Amino acid sequence: MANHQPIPSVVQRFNQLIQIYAQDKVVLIARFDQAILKWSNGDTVKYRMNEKVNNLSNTTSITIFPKRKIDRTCLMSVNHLPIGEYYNGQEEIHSLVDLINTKCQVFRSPNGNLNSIGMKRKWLLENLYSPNHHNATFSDQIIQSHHPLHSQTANKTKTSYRKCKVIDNTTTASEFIHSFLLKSQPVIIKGAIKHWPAITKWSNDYFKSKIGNKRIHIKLTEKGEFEGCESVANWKSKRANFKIPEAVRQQLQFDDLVVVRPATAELPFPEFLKFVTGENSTHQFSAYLEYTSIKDYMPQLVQDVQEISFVKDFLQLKHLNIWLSDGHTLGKLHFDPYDNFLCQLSGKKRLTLFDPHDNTRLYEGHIPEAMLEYDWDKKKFYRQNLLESTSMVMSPVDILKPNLQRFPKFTKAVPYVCEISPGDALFMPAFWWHEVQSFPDKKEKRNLAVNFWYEPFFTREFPCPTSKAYFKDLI
Ligand SMILES: O=C(O)CCC(=O)C(=O)O
Repeated sequence: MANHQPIPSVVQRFNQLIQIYAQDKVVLIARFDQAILKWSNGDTVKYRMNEKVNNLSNTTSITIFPKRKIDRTCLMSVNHLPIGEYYNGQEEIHSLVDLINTKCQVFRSPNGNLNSIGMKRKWLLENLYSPNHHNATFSDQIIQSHHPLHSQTANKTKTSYRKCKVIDNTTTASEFIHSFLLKSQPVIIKGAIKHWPAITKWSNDYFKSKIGNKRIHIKLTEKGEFEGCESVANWKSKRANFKIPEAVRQQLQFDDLVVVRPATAELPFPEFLKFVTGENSTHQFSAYLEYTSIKDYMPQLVQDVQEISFVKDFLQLKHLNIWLSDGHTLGKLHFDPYDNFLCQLSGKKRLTLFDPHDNTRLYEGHIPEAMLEYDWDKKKFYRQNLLESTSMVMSPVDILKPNLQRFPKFTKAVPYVCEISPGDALFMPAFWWHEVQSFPDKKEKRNLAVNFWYEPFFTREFPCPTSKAYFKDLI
């Protein structure tokens, strides 16, 4: 904010505002008549004024430069100049403070203290869950000793791993919200969905009777690994027309890697089910009906599931997805910008989680993408097409065989292992990294889950390892 050639009352306002915003580094208060505007680091403020300048007098007006989003500048440099807006500088101090709070996304009262929103925000952000990084890092737990992620059965997880907390349905909504949601801490809710009709109704036969011959969109990979990274040298076509913004291209840390997207196929549901259960073994691929909207593709099934009561009236539901496979899939390490309830119906899932404090240790950033193709006649996968896009949510680190020379910071990352069985739900806050190993139900020969993706309570910019959590509405 800057004010022009001052008259006494504006000088007073000016001095008051300096005091009020003394602790907010994002708010710079300066006077136009005192030489050039400078940021607190001494750099000259470069700006331009809104061309639609109104007729406020220069001696009584103030100029506000609204806050620009700074988080994303670690990838996208903001190269346009801030635009100043004129306001009446003789307003009551309350009104000026409200205006500056809104324009600059700060939370002060006229006495210089944080206002009530600012206090709540500070308290919540200071109390976010954070593991103690001195204990149980990845190197302590995996590299130097046993490696449970390699085990092929769900029950062999060694006890020395950090595990997710477990609660049950006796927990109240208020306890859940205060102890987990507002702290951004994952937790397993044992037996959370055991009362769902889906638990008893959703057999393979029931699916066939309800879904019929409807064609569904599925994903295929060679050996059950979904969306890992590999060398771009494995791919045939080059990236001649890769038209991503220069700012992103310059900051691609790993342009020798690609995120491998699975091949896609459309099949009548019963055909897909035969691949899941092994009734059709003429192809060696792994077929996955993953993050598919139940409402859009199988609306007749929606009534068999229910939102978790803890958050039903608190969070806004964005997506309800089904996940159905043969139970031998591995979803590689990534995060999603949603608060997630992953609800297990058959088979088990073992998730390795890392919290967002590990973003730099997991090398968050843009990674170019490529997509497998499957030739149904030759029964072969092809690595042909590099895509002209980047993934922003995948880690380049393969946590099962990490290249520590290339990714040395990974040794300090702290994994949590969480296992869910039929009837359980895992609350995974937005931006927690997760790698998901599925295991089949022996009888039904499948793994079945649904998940609810909610508008996140805490959000952040990505990919940007240094971006901090904030609240969407309050910023
Ligand atoms: O179950 C899986 O394979 C992946 C689940 C997942 O990534 C999610 O729920 O966000």
